[in-house]
Amino acid sequence: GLDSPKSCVEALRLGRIESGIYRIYNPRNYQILEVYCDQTTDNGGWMVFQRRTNGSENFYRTWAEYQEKFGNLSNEFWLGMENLHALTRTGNYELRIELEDCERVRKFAKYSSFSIGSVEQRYSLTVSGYSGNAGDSLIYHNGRPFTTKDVDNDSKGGGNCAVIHHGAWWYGDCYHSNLNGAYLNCQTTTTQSASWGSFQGSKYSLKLIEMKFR
Ligand SMILES: [Ca+2]
Repeated sequence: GLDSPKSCVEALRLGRIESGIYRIYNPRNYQILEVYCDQTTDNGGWMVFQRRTNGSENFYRTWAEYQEKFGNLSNEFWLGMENLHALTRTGNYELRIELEDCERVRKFAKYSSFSIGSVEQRYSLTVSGYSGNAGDSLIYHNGRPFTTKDVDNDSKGGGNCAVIHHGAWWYGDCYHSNLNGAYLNCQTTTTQSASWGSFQGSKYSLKLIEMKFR
């Protein structure tokens, strides 16, 4: 494992310019982690950690499930909080989020700084330095801990935002974005949708979502 690239950026530097599944060294446990590298968008080097594309995977999951990888790297998946924390714990990382609606309009939000806290910090989100054309529907979530349907770390007194909005996110009271919400193929009828408030509003279930860092 020690001779494997440590990131998609390093793989790119080694001349591996194709997007796809890569085996990288995981600082979490000194073992190999399979990841999906986007080597083409915005000069490449992006490690994708969340993708929604057709609703095939269940994202309404527990704290323990979000701690680990689930889904299929070729399709829909989540890379897991323990991996994300280990991979963003030291150094500086950018975050990029791709969003597409049902008219195939694609927008993005990019952040110049991104990291995920430890389990003791309840996997809090650190994000800043927005640029892009999707609008900034993530800064509201900066500094907030993660909440799942079974672990309520949100700032809403009367309930659990993950349960109310059918997701798992760094909820406050409750959200400006909800990208792990229900995949409803462009329906606009419910605040349980996988949505980005400043692109199509908080009820619109987006067609494509990808979250990645480098
Ligand atoms: Ca609550």
